Amino acid sequence: MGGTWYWNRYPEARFDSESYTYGYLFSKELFDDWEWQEHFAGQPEIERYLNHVVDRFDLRRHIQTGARVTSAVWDESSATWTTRAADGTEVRSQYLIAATGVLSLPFFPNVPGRETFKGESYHTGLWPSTPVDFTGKRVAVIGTGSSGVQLIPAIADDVASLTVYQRTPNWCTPLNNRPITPEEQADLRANFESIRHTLNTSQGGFLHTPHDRTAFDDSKEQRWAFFEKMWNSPGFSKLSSNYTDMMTNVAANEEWCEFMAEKIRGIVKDPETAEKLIPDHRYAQKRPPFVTGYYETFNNPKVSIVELKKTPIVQVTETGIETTAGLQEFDMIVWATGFDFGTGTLLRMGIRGKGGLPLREYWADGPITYLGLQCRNFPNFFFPGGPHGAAGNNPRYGGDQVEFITNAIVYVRDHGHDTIEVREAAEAEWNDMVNTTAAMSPFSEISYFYGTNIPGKPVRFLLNPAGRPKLLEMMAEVVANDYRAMELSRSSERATSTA
Ligand code: N01
Repeated sequence: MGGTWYWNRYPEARFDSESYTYGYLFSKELFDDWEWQEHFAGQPEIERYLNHVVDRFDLRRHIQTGARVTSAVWDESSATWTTRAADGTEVRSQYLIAATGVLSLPFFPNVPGRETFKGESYHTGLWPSTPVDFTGKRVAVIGTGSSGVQLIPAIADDVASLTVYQRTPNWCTPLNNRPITPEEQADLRANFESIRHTLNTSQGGFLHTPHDRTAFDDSKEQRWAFFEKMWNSPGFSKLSSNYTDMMTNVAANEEWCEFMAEKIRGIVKDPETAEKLIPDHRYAQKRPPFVTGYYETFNNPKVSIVELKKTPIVQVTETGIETTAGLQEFDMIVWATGFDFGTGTLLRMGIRGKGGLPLREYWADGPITYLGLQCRNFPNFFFPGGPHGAAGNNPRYGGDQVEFITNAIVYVRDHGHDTIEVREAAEAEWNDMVNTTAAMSPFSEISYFYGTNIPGKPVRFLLNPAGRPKLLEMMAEVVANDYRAMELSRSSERATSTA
């Protein structure tokens, strides 16, 4: 159980959204009976929580694990999907809902010789459930995104040596995690309804209070005092509570970066190493990670960095990694090289819609969606948490989509229909919105949010750039207009029109 939170079980994998803002909100009883131990829970606690949810609502009997879907095909005459899994399972259903996630297909770069390595080899996103022992080993970590920078400090004390292969440094700021005190537990319980209200109506699905000033409303001294406050604030508040123009005003963003660069220089004792760790892009052009003791790790003499932009990897050999600077031998290589975001999994399940149209073909130039949860030519198929949906704290917008889908299915049933498919005009309107407002997002094409980390993938913005309020507004509009954005039909009508 747990999906992403099952597979990403590398040391120190943990939330960077507050635990109580990330968990389910549909049941006050569930909220009450699960006491998160930390503001940012670690993977073991998250996995326990998800198992608890499954048992509390008696869901286990509905779930079949280990069933890798190999095809899902729409049959127009019976208005059903037939889904097949590699274990031979075949299911016919009226609806197909792929809750397969945006970050669920681990990506291994196509480095020559990768599979010839004779030591231990892991991907952070496919971490084994049996213990991995780092003690006394020469370990290489490739990748310094959110996964790499969580793992690196966690293993540095145990290893004989740790070599970090860094292509692009990231702006890492402290997560500022701590245990939830008994008083805070009591407050959480007492304020469930107002917490839920804030989470359900806020821009990014966080409890953080937005700031009320732009950067240059303040003097430089006030700004740096505020940046210090941001540095010491929890997780994503560096984005959601920062100056209101932080993501739109280049000068403001650059000064925040200057502040963070000074922090890095203050923590990392070796000046050359510090410079290697300072990014040259603006804050949030790539999704920023949140860390505990990351920069401090580079003061450990066992830890070193290889800058891949200066000395790229030539090949992996049986014994190690060869860059243009030579071969270094290892006992273990950890690939923290990310995921095929947004569309990766959906395009690998053999999904075929009307007339046998493969989803791969319909999305050959990038995803085309409506509300990031449905697309034309694929009736009765929904993908909550898919491309074009994401805006902030994942479970919150994913929850919005799940509620929308549930209501849509009930509407279809209650009005005597059996299929639902988005109309061309509605789909076009949503896609135009995504493509024309993508530039409003702070994320740039150097981010995997554009798919640029995957060779050959179309470069398209894969999030919902207008944010959650727009998603909620458009969903409410669909309901208020009696689902006019959708084509609803009955099989009896289809049979008549075909005849
Ligand atoms: O993946 P990434 P991730 N040679 O794509 C490098 C969520 N998450 O697993 O930046 C060498 O961010 C790549 O380099 P570059 C979160 O949403 C959340 O770390 O492309 N290096 C980069 O450094 C996060 O954003 C948490 O130049 C190569 C790294 O690999 C998302 O998952 C924790 C390479 C990949 O970074 C993905 O994070 C962890 C190559 N050929 C993850 N190819 C929480 O805290 C890629 N890289 C909740």
